[in-house]
Amino acid sequence: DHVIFSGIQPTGVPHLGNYLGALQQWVKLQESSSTATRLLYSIVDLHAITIPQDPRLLKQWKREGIATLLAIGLDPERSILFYQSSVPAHSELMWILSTTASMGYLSRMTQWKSKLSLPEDASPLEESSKSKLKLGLFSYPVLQAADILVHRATHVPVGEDQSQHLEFSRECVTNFNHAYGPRLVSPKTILSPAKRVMSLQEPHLKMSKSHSDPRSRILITDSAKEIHQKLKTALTDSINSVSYDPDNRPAVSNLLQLLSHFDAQGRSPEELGKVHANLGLGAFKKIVADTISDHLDPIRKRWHEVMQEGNGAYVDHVERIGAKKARDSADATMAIVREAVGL
Ligand code: AQP
Repeated sequence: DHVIFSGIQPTGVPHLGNYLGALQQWVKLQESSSTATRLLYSIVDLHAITIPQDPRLLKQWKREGIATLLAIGLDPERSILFYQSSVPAHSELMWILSTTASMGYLSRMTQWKSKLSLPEDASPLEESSKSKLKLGLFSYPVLQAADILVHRATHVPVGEDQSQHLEFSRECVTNFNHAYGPRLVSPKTILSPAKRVMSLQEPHLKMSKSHSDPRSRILITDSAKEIHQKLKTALTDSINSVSYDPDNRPAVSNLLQLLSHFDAQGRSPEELGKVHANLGLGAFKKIVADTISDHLDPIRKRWHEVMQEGNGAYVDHVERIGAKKARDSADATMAIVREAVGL
C-alpha cells in the first residue's frame, strides 16, 4: 500500500511557489489515489524554529497552515492533517537516525548555507565556531527524514528545492537498515510540473516566503487587487511584446509559465507566448493577474471562512483528530525501530 507524506513550514501564508510546487499536488494525490493509500500532510512547526520565530506569530501561522490545507481542498476525513510537534515520535526517530547519519553528507547540503547567506563552500565547523550555525539548522534534514520514515511513506510530493533532502532521507534508510536490518522504507520523490516557481522581482531566484520584498510573491490569500498590483510592478524587460524565451527573457517567460500552470486548456508556455505575441506587456500582465485571481478567489474565501469558524475552534478540532491518527501511524513504526535497535 502507498503512503504519501509531505509538509509545509508555518512561516507565513503560502505563495504560488508552495502552491504549485507542492500543495496543489497534495490535493491531486488525494483525488487520484485509492482509498488504500494513506495520506499525511503536516504543518512542520519544529522545522520553522530552526530560524528565530516570534512565539505568538508562530502559533497564528500554524493555525493558518491548517486553514490553508482545508481551503485548497484537502478533506480531513481522507487526509491526516497535523502539527509535527503533536507527534513526539518524529523527534524520537530523528535522534535514532542521527546516530547513523553522516556529518560529511550534511555539511554538503545547501539549505543551511542559503538560510545563513553563506557561500556554497562554507564549512560547518568554521561557521559553528562563529556561533552562526545552530545544530538544529544543520541537522534539519535528519528531522525531515524522520518525518517521512516514521510514517513509512512511499511517496513524497515536494518542490525541486527539496530533492536534495529527499536523497538524504534515502541515505538515512540505507544507513539504518545496514546497521539494524531492513526495517525502514525508502521514499520516492514526486515532483510537480511546477518544480520551481520564480520570484516576480528577481526571476533568477525562487519565489520564497522569507524574501524581504513582498511584491516578489503572490500569496494564496491575496485579493484580486493585490494580485493586479504585484503583477503591475513585476519585473519585465524593455521589449514591449510577449514571447517565450527563458534564456533571454527570463521575467516574461516566468509569467508565461505561471499562466500555463493555471491555463484551463493546459497550453504550454510556448503556445501561450504565441497566442499573446501581439499584446503589450501591460495588457499581458492583466491577463496573467485575472487568470491567477480567478483561480485563487474561492481558495481565499474558504480560507477566511475556515479561520473564522468557531473563532479557530474548527481548525483546532481538525488538527486534534489528525494528530491522534498520525500518532498511531508513527507509534507503529517506532515499535519496530525500538525493537530493532534494542531500546
Ligand atoms: N518557488 C518554489 N517553487 C516550487 N516549489 C516551492 N516550494 C517552496 N518554494 C517553491 C515547495 O513548497 C513546499 C513547502 O515549502 P516550505 O514552506 O516547507 O519551505 P521552503 O521550501 O523553505 O519555502 P519558502 O517559501 O522558500 O520558505 P523560506 O523562504 O522560508 O525558505 C516544499 O515542498 C517546497 O519544495
